Amino acid sequence: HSVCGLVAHKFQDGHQLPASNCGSWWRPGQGAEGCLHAKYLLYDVNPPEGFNLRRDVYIRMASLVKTLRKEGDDWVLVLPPWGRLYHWQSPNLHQIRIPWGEFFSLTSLQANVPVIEYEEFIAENGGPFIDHVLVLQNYAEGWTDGKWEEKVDERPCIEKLMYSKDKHGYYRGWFWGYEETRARNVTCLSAQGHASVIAPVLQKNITATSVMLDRAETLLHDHYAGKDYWNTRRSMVFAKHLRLIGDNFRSRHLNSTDETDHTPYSEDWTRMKAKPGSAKGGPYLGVHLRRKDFIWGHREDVPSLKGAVKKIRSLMKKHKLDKVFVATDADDEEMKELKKLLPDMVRFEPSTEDLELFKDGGVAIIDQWICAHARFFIGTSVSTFSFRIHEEREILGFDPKTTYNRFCGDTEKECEQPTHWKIVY
Ligand SMILES: Nc1nc2c(ncn2[C@@H]2O[C@H](COP(=O)(O)OP(=O)(O)O)[C@@H](O)[C@H]2O)c(=O)[nH]1
Ligand SMILES: *[C@@H]1O[C@H](CO)[C@@H](O)[C@H](O)[C@H]1NC(C)=O
Ligand SMILES: *[C@@H]1O[C@H](CO)[C@@H](O)[C@H](O)[C@H]1NC(C)=O
Ligand SMILES: *[C@@H]1O[C@H](CO)[C@@H](O)[C@H](O)[C@H]1NC(C)=O
Ligand SMILES: [Mg+2]
Repeated sequence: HSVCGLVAHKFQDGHQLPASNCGSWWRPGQGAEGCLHAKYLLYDVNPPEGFNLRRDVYIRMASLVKTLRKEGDDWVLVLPPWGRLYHWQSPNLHQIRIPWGEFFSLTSLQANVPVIEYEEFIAENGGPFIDHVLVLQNYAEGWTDGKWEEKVDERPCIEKLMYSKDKHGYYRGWFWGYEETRARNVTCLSAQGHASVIAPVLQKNITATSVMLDRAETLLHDHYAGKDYWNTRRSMVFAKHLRLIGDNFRSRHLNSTDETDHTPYSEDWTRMKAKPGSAKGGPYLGVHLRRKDFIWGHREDVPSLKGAVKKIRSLMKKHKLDKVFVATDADDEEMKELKKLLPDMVRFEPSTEDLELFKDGGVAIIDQWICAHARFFIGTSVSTFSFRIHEEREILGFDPKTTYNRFCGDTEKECEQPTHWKIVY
């Protein structure tokens, strides 16, 4: 644990947590071991949501913390441990209570907004107690007069509460698999609007030191694809060990290196500013083929495997690429069919030991990293997994024509292609 006070934290906004002199963060009575943040913002997301939408919700929460800090209080964002995700189905793997540091570079995140891991929060806070959980929800009556307005109100809970009182009067709930975590109070809040609409409530109505927003996806982006959005997105640098595995795979199986591909990467995201079009990418087609729940509903914007392979072959020919890297969540049966249709495809298939080490989340990141370095990329309609690859390629400096492409359904008529979101530096 790095309880603040033992380790100096320096944040990009100039604010620094000193190593020994705790200044205003230190509260008497909390022990001499360290200084403390004044206010902790915790959050969680609707359980069925996957990894890549959760990454999007992080951006909204980081923006909220930036707003809260403008008023002067030393708010810090507590990173919700990863786990129990529906798509993480590898057997015999214990995939809960995974800290963010296993997937992302914490120092990179911290250069954008102050963040700490949940276990650091427990240490700083002196125990697994959260003062107040606000369960976010919409308004029971919907939008009145069909008119959109931003608002927040304390309201009775609409859905059955996912928290229950124990015999000591504390609230128990999922809390990322930390069974000993308890909340002192749980109330519901109807909210409609951008993440920062609830800033005044957190600043004025709630006096608690630690506040958790559950169902945080209820709040919208403060300014989608604006400068703050991109700063936060750029700070979400993948953990170095995962990038190294991806780079190794690129060089061994795809003849792809940063030098030959013109994709130099800086460990410090604040120094990354690649010129659009400067990246060339490795000599392979990158494919993200989303299956499972995307085909069960027989959506018309998702192709059959045959249709996808036909498109892959035509793209390889058009761009004179003789290799194709495929990232997919296809089940065993579909995988067999795909291998028959596209025997020469390259895939990242981790050994049992590697899977144990990286877990399903790490393997997905490696897939994304390899797709992000392809000369040409094609993804799946409205998949946030594909969207995160678009952003990564934008950061690396690819020509948008090589990035914002998606498969069309076999019988889809108007196959609208993904939107190009340009980085604001
Ligand atoms: N390794 C790997 N996992 C994938 C791939 N596509 C989907 N998945 C898994 O399925 C999940 C999809 O959920 P999500 O991240 O919400 O993206 P979305 O549902 O496509 O918008 C991912 O987080 C991965 O766990 C893939 O190409 N490679
Ligand atoms: C916050 O406090 C103000 C002023 O006391 C009150 O009008 C408002 O309804 C409160 N909002 C919430 C969400 O509790
Ligand atoms: C819980 O929070 C609500 C809303 O802020 C407040 O009215 C109530 O008094 C709190 N309950 C306890 C036990 O602190
Ligand atoms: C790998 O790429 C380099 C140029 O980037 C090329 O000269 C070389 O022939 C390629 N090797 C193979 C095996 O394709
Ligand atoms: Mg999803």
